Amino acid sequence: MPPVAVREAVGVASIDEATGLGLDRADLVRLYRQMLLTRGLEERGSTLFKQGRLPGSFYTGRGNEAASVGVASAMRDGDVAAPLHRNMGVHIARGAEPWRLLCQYMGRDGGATRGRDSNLRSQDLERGLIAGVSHLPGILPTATGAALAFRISGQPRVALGWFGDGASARGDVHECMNFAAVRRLPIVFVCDNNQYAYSTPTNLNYACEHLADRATSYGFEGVVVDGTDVLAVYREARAAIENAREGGGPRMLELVTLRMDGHAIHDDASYVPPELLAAWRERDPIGRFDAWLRSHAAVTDEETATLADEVATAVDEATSLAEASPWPDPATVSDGVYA
Ligand SMILES: Cc1ncc(C[n+]2csc(CCOP(=O)(O)OP(=O)(O)O)c2C)c(N)n1
Repeated sequence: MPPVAVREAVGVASIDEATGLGLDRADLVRLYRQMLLTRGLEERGSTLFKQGRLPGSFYTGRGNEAASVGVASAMRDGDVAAPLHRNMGVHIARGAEPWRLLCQYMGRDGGATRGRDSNLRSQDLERGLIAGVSHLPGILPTATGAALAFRISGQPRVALGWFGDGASARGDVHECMNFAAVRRLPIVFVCDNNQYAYSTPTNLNYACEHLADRATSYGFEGVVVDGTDVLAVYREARAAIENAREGGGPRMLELVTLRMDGHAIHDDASYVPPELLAAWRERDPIGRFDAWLRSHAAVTDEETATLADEVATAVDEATSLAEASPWPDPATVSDGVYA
């Protein structure tokens, strides 16, 4: 396949265009609710950490809600995803139970790893979620392997693997992209370019204009998408996923956002210029979609207030359930552990 040019994806202009993407009004409201729930859970997690009720650390994907929810909503049952520490929205959009996600962060028995790991390293194969690992992007070869398995067994399934702008410089990313291109694997590479890798800005991270430029040099298409625009993300993710399912091989999505919190809760991100943060605050993904829904889908103040109440209740319930979940029994500490 000849390489094609990187193109900038622009927003979805009308409700008709959204309907053409297979999203009816209820679907649009669902996307909005999932973004609200993602943010609500992350805000609660940060508060619980500060109150000493959540051990370890806490990472948020603030600013990434549209990117995560938009991609995961374009997946179909049977597809698999290997999301990372900023992708709570992927778990939410795939139907993860909020209280279990909090349990995972809190080291409780109700979490996916039953207290053996933390963060979003939650395996949930029923929902097609492969647990991430700490060394980034060490899980990308696993997602690529899943795509190879789908290819060999002739199953019409697609794998998605995430990596950040920082992780994009690692060898695993290049090896996976090259292998997937050569074998035309059904995989979508999702790069969350949030402009900082811990404190390293993009100009110290890569020298090409777009990270998606790299896809063309491997022999497949790269698309740069505004990661704060949930419908543009959904449209490009859906196109990439269905292209892969139909045998068109891999595609890379570069979702451009700004990491709106520190690397994790201990980090005040004072190295990020305040004017940059202020500019991206104006492009808040939830605020943008709220405005779009009001002007294109006649969503009212009452509806958004009801949704906000529902989400607040869901977050409260998740917190209560997580705090009621027992600590793991120390006698089981080696159960399910490989070595
Ligand atoms: C192989 C490896 N090196 C270093 C780290 C330490 N580390 C954790 S997150 C991070 C920054 C990652 O930046 P990026 O890939 O852009 O993702 P982001 O955290 O910005 O979403 C680093 C250096 C790690 N987890 N794995």
